[in-house]
Amino acid sequence: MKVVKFIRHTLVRCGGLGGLSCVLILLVAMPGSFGCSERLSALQRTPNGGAESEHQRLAEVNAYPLEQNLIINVDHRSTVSLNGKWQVIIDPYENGYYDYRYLPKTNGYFKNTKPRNKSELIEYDFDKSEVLNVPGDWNSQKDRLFFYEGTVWYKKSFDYQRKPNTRVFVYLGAANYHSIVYLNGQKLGEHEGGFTPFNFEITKVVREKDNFLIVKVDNKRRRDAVPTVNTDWWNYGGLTRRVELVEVPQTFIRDYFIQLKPAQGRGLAEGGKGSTKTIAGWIQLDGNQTEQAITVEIPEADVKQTFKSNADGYAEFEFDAELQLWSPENPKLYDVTIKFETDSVHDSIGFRTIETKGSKILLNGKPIFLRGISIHEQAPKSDSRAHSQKHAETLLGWAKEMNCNFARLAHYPHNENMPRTADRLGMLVWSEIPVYWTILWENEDTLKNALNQLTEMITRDKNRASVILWSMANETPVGKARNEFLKTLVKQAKSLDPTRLITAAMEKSYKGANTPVINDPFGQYVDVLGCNEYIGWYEGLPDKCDSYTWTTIYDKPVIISELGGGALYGFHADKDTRWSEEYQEYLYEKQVEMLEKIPFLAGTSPWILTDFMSPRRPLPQIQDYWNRKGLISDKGKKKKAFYVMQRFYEKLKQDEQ
Ligand code: GCB
Repeated sequence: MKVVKFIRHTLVRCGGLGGLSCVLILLVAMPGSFGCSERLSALQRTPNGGAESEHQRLAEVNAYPLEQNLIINVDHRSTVSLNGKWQVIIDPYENGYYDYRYLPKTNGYFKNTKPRNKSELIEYDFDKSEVLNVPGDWNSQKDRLFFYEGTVWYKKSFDYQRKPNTRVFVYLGAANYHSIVYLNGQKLGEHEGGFTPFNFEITKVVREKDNFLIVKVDNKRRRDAVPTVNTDWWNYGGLTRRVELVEVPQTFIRDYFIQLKPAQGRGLAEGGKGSTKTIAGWIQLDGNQTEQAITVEIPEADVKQTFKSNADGYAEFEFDAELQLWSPENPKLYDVTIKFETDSVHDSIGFRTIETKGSKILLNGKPIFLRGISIHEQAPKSDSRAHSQKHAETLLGWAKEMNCNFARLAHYPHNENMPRTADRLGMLVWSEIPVYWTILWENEDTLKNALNQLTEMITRDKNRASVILWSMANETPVGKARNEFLKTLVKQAKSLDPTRLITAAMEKSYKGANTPVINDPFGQYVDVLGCNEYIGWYEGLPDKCDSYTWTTIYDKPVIISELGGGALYGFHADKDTRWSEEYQEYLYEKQVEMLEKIPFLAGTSPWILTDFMSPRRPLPQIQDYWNRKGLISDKGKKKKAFYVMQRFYEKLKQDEQ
């Protein structure tokens, strides 16, 4: 825990997660022991830096501020929902933001100005504008927003009675893609990235009557963004997840990490064996009364331990406990309470270890085959983005029905209901950031953005037992700049969370015509290799699977993280007819025969659980803007191939027992 300890301590000294920059700077600068501010000012003196070494480059990249002060576990806090109907103005020209010289306005729509007399010219009025539901994407709510990519202004009015000695934050579960948040005409902050939460304190701005919260949400695709302009999913825009006010005491428990203790000194490419008895972690308070006696209680395991936080509100702990370990067969969650004099927070936490040994993944010390399925955040039986508890239960329920013990949540962090439901159902999870296809690898702002999304994902979900894999990227083209970019992400992920395994979905090469080889050079930096392959769909016909002998240059577990092909539910023909259920069924049968012959295979997550919307899929009467590779249709109907996977996984399950 030494390095982790150092990182946490540094984080606190340098201002919470915003201080990650300092952490990485200090890590690379060690053993020289200069403080954050000295190092930062050194960087400021060399603005473009010349980035000679990797270390120097890393330091410079991380001189950008990262996510600050994210409150975790808002589910178990006192909240006031701002969900429901919001008034909106659709603003494709961003007229509410820029003037006619394309300069930001001081009196934009965020001021919610009303004419003061009958002569005054004001060309917008939220109160007479149309409404959209929050949470919810805008595309599925209004026909004319179906393909829309641009700015929509959202407004919610509310009264608020602040309780004595409390602080208030506005918390947004996600807004796709870029958002600027204003309360009562005052800017609170901005956020980039469509799939992770963020919050701003409003204690001093909120008033008793007639607050107006305005969010400018812009989902224009940008070449330098994460993801970039080209993906294969619908660019759902808007306030796609919950919006809440979070009420906390003056000093409160903002963040904590409670997991089984990882092995000492895990390197970049070692799956680390952890303890099954020692719980280790940290707690971060936020506020002025930072030195507190903080108690961690797990009544069912007879744990009651008290620790002192330091002047930075940071406490680290380690203690032994007799625990039933969490697993898919026994998804045991403990009620954990963290409290001190003025604040208390509950969580349901499972404890398990995850490690690798050669080509095996070990859960709680025992080899496990990941019987998985990939899932997009497409709401079941709907053309909208999923966000609710019910959506999570349906999607993961279908995966269970297929005999899965594992879900790859592609291609971005899903809403928090997914990992929480996975915790309860006993579903292992792969969680990833949208570093997808052709990111601008040499753009430092792009890297900063990816680091921030990674940080927010890990910050939110690091206490979920279900999550075993953090994935850095999907099908990114091999190259030096890409490798450097992804290595920086790996370092960040490992420094934030030394308890989980790192992966990425990569592609294969060929040694000979029928000999695929897993040899992406980035493979050396991950614990588990993900490999996407479409033999029988993009690559030949299904029979092609018969001739393949898979090889790898790494002694590491491999997950075939995608495989599959499209079928329109209800379209029946022979197995050679594309888009028929029979073609897809046959493809899966051939794939399964091939998979059974891969000696180093540790799991599979076929593409994909349900049909999902994508602008890349226009074929009339078949696709109609749906990617049809789902094993379940857009109406919730199971295709024939679903049962091929169900049978395969049933067999693997039996073999395991
Ligand atoms: C892939 C991508 C995935 C696509 C899929 C497809 O390799 O990773 O995002 O949706 O192929 O259907 O082509």
